[in-house]
This record gives sequence, C-alpha cells and structure tokens, in this order.
Amino acid sequence: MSLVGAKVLRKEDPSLLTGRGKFVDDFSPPNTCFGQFVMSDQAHAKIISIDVSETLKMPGVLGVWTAADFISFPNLPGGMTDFERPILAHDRVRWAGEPVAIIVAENRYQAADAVPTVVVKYKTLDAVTSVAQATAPGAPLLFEEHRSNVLTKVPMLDDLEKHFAKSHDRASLRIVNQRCAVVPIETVGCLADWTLDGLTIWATTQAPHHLRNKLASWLDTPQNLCRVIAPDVGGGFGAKIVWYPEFFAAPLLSKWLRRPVKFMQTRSEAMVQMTHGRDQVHEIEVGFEKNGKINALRMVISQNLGAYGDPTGLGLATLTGWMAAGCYKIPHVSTGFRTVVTNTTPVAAYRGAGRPEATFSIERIIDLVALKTSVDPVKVRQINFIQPNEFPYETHNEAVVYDSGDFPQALDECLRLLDYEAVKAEQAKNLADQNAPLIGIGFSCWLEIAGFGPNGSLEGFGHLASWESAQIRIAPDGSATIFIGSSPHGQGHETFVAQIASDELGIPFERITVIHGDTATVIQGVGTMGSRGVPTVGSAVKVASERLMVRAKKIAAHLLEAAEQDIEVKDNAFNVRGTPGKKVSWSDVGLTSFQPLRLPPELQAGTLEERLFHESPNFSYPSGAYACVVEVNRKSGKVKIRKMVVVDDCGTVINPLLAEGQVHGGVAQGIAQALYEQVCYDPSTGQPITANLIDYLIPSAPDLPNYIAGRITTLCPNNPLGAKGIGESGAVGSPPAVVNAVVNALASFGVEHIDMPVTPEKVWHAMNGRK
Ligand code: MCN
Repeated sequence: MSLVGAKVLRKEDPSLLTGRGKFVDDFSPPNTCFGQFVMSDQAHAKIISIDVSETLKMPGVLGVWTAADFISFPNLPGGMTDFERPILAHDRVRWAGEPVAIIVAENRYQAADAVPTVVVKYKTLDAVTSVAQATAPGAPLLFEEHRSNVLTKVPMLDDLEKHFAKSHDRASLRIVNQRCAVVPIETVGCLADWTLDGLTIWATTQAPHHLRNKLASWLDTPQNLCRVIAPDVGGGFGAKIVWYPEFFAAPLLSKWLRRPVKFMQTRSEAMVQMTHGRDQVHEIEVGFEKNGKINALRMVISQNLGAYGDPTGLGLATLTGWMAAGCYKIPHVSTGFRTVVTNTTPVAAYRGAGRPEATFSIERIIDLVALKTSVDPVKVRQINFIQPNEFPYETHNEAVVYDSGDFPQALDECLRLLDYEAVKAEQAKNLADQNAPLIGIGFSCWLEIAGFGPNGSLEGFGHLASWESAQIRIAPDGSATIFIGSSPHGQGHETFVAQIASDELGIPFERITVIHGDTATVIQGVGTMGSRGVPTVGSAVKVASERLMVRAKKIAAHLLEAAEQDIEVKDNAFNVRGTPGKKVSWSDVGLTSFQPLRLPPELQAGTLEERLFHESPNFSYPSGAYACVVEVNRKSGKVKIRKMVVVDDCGTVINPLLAEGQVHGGVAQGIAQALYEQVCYDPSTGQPITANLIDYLIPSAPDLPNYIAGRITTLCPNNPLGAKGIGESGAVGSPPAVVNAVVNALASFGVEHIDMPVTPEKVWHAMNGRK
C-alpha cells in the first residue's frame, strides 16, 4: 500500500506529546549565563547617555554592553543600505522595544532584576506609526540623511483610465490590512557556545543554514567552525526567518566571556521584538460590466515596514502586487507600491506574507462588485474565473504563471458542502424577524503563490539560493537516514519525508530516520517558508530515492543473478518479477553495498548514498473555495461563526492528517485576523498598547468553529509529486470569507465594507449608522 496519501501518524509526536521535545531553552551547558536586552521605552528619541554604573554592582551581573561595544559589528546583515538595523541602537531609538543595551548575568532573574538600573537619557522626538503619518508633509524622519520615510517605491506602469472609462461602472475601496503579532508558542531565543573548537549556536530559526552562512561571514569565521542547530522549534509562522540581534550578539558575548550565553524572550518582549506581519493599506479601483464581469483593476499598496527595512519585509508588497487579481481573469491589472518606515516594531513575513493581503482585497472587491451590480457574489466569481483549460495562465506579472487549478469545481464543492440555498432561505427568514440574529454568508475563492523553489525566487529575500536539498544514506542493515535542508517548526517534515521515501525505496516507514536543522550534519539547506517543504524537499527526496534505487536494484540483481529490469521492491525486499520466492532483503543489499567483494564490479563501497539539490521550474499555486456563515447579534454587534466550509486544492496530498491540520491552524489564524487581532500604537507617542496577551486578543478554542473540510485535486505539473504547498492556505483564504459574511449580514444597513478586525464595536457602529 502506498504511504503517500495515507493518514500516517506523525513520527515527531511521541516525543513532543510526552514532554521530551528539545527546544532552545531546554539546552543549558555547564556555566551558561543569560543575556537580557534593555529595551527602549521611547518610540523615537535621541540617546543622550547610558549610565550602567549601578547595573554593574547588581548581584550576578557579569557585564553590560551598549552599541559602542559592537562598533566593529554595528548592523545586522541583509538590511537595505541606509536603513540597516543595528545590533543595539547607536545614537537614536526608532521604536519602543528596540534593544539599547545588553546585560549578561548568572541567570535570567538576575539579568531581569538589573534592567531598571540602566539609566538611559533620551531626547524624545515626534513619532510616526502609520504610513499616512510617515508620508505627511513635514513628518519626522527616522533616517534624516535619507530625507524621506519611503524606502522603496514602484509606480504603476499603466493607470488604466481608458479601461475604467469604457466600463459600465467603477467603484473604489480603501482597505486596511491591519498589523498582526506573530504569536508562536515558543518565543525567539538562542544559546551560543564559542569554545576553542568553534561556535555552536542553538537558535529558534526556520532557516539554520541561512543563519550560519550570514553569521560566519559577519563574524569572519570559517563556516566549518560555525555550527547552527535549530532543535525543535515551537512555531515560527514566518517570524523566525528573520535574523534577530541576539543571534549575532550571543556568539560575541560567549567569545568575550568564555561561557555559553543564552537569550530567551519573555512573551511581553516577543510582542514588541518579534517581527510583526501584514500592515498594508490598499487603494483599489475596479471597472466592471452590468453582469459583474471585471474589466480593470488598479491597486496601490502602502506597506508599513516598521523601524527598519527587514529583508523579508521588503518583499511583501511585491508578493501582494503579484497576486492582486487572485483566481480571476481580469484583462487589465495594474499595481504599484511604496514601503515606508515608521516608529514601530519591524514588519516581516507572517503566514502567507503578502498573499493574505492580496486575497483579502480581491475577494472584498468581488463582493463590492456584486453589491453594486446586484448580482449574486457566487455568480460574480463564476463569471470572472480563470477556466481549468486556461493553464498555464500568464498573469499581469511575468514572474507569475499559474500552474493548474479548477476554481469552478472548488466553488461547486464548497456550495454543496454549505447547502447555499438552505442558508439563504434561513437568512431571509431571520432578516424579517427582529428577535433573530442577522445571518451573513461570505465566500473566498483564493489562490496563492507557494512552493518557493524556482531559481531566483528567494535570492531577492537575501537567501543563498532557492533549491532544497536531500541526502539519503542506506546503512549496512538496509535502514535509511535522510538529511534534509529544510527543517520544520511544527509542520511534520520527518513524517512526510519518510512517507515519500518509503514508497520509493520500499523500506518500512519505521526504518527511515529524517535528520534536519543542523548545519554540521546536513550538507546545505535553504529553509522552511513560502509553503515549499513538500514541493521542494519532497521532490528532492523522491528523485534522490529513484536515483539511489537504480544502484540498489543493480546490487540486488547481481546477488540474485537476475536482470536488473526484472527487480521490483516490495515489503522491505527485492523480488524477481514473475519468480515468486526469489528475493533478497534490503538488509542484504545494504550490507553488500559496503562489501566490495560482493558488489558488482562497476560499483564501489558506500554506493547507496544519494544527494540532490532540487531546482523547481516554477512555483506551485494552491487554491481553494471557502465559505463562512456568521450570526450577528443585532444588539451587541457580536459576530459568531456558525459554519466554516473549507475546500482546498493542494494537488497530491502526501498526508491528509497533516494537510488538514495545516489548514485548521491557518484558518484559525485567519479568523483571528478577521475578528480579533490587531497591534495598536498610540499615534501621538508611538507607544505600543497591545504589548501583552491581555491587551492583544488571540482567540481560544471556544471562539473557533468546527470546520467542514473538502478537497479537490489538480496536480501540479512542475514537480514530480504533483503536489502544491498547503502550509499557508488557511491563513490566506479565510479572512475574506469571514468579513464578506459580516458585510453580507449588514447589507440591509447599506454597509459596503468594514476593516479588520471586525469587532462588535465596529459592527454596532455600522448598524447604527456611525463611523
Ligand atoms: N502537506 C501534505 N501534502 C501537500 C502539502 C503539504 O501532506 N500537498 C503537509 C505536509 O505534511 C507538510 C505540511 O503539510 O509537513 C506543510 O507543507 P508545505 O505546505 O509544503 O509547507 P512547509 O513545510 O514549507 O511549511 C511552511 C509553512 C509556512 S510558510 C508557515 S508560515 C507555517 C506553516 O507552514 N508555519 C507554521 N505551517 C506551520 N505549522 C505550524 N505548526 N507552525 C508554524 O509556525
């Protein structure tokens, strides 16, 4: 039986579920001391002086360091010239939470106790927290020498005016995609141990080789003496691709102190120091016909990047522009963007990274067209869909060619699972009954760019390359160890890799071990991001297995004195087709592969090892159709999700349990963005006002519905598995379904749009005619 497609339980769970996981904070070599940042309490200020005289007298304190101590290593690598982020703020702080000093003490409690004794004198400057503030005439500048808070600007190539003029009607919408905090269970941290044998750093990272390569060159240390280990990583959602100052400071401190040094954010520190996500404003205009057919779409994107130009943050608006038209055949599309610095936590990738923003806007626009034309939102989608026979589909941007999909089929399946007509009937009944809650139905037909693997796709974000690596090694007993270049932070790589390899090699799942996340053992890797695990590393494993099997079959044929083409692998053994009982076990073949006297003459000892760097010819484009039914309380404005239907298409599903789990988690984050979460700042002082989990509302299990999950399958033609990524799908597809449902529920009040999070207060105001 094939394991690909089977609901195999996760290899990683027995240890994680019994508390035997090993996260960064679980490692404490003898003599480990603790590093603690002193954070700026000002959003924007000049640093006049830093007095640490009292700090040095505090119990357990081993030392205090400021920017002056890092003069040879002032900035994090990879930032945009003139906007680089310092390890510690030099002469100016640019957000409340920015590290200004480091205290190292014997333990974390002594380090934390010493923080208030560091006296920093500031000269407060005016702060800006939004793109509008930062780009207003006379706005305070974060980088005065740059004379503007705008980092990058890409103008629209065509303003499309002629196409709008020809359309039956046009409409516009300003959409704010609010800033969200990334809240993985494990915060950011690292442990650096620089000994005479070189540096070892355990880090909460999604990309250990990426970090190793930069760290080694930054420290001017050979890569063979710089080992990065990503042990179990407790979630990352994009924010752990980022290089944090502690990853660079801890090695130096360890070298200087000759002791292992650990940093580990508290939750409150993480809320202001871990990069945030989203924070875009879209100005959109759409031209359409009476029947809802869209002629032209114009989108101007403003990206708030926070205090510095993080390398991943800088790419977000590009991705949004690429995906602006979603799964629709819109003849004329033009996008432009600008990225802007503000006195807020830096912004970078957060599950979906630029694509949830695009999806939200195009799906809101579809509903706006439906409202303006009085055509059912389902019909507006159907009339504009790219059809299944139109793939590969070239979009308005040459970098983006959709691979495959069947958007009409996905929506049909969604409607079937939803029972659209029955819900509409109930909606009409409730509308007439003042004592019944209002019912709203929202759809989201989404498509995203995933499987970041084509050459050039990640280099722009500062990565070495975009391939992914796999290395398979057969042991003398015929068991297998597979080293993979992308390491998980919750996804289940050990399981899906072993499934693919087991099918190809015929080695039982339990006899396959998957190693990842250690630059000393894994030859090279790029990392886990952009839902690329299955399409890239999965493909590398499949192709490497096929190649290795050619030699394994040669050995088996030699041992069995049979023709190579007659050898087939089944049940952990090599059999001769058509000759029952004539077989040799994988153990025999594994052992022989190390015994030159028994090998066929053309093979050498150790031949059963294969390494492959898989280069993808194109991205993969997962898609789906989601529907949400909400109840709106007429008195309080509270929204309750009654039904959430999610139909996904990720091509070949490697493991339905894991794929569905990914969708569940992503949808939960999408609902959270739609209804609950928002990072807020005081616009006049720049102070964060949602810097802990009391003020920042993440939903818990009772706030979330059960999902009705369906699936359709269109194979990805660009990888040997036919698989598309699914890790971000739920977060991309769900927010517009929820908000469309709420706006639909409020149609009788003339409501056209509500920005996320759709709080009871906003809904109440919408129903009561107040802004
Ligand atoms: N899968 C499958 N069949 C497919 C595609 C995927 O069975 N056709 C399953 C596989 O088991 C795989 C998982 O889904 O382990 C995700 O695979 P893929 O879509 O290829 O994505 P990646 O492995 O590259 O994971 C990255 C993606 C991203 S970009 C974010 S952000 C994210 C996510 O995955 N962050 C996560 N999922 C997360 N899950 C957890 N628990 N924690 C995070 O921080």
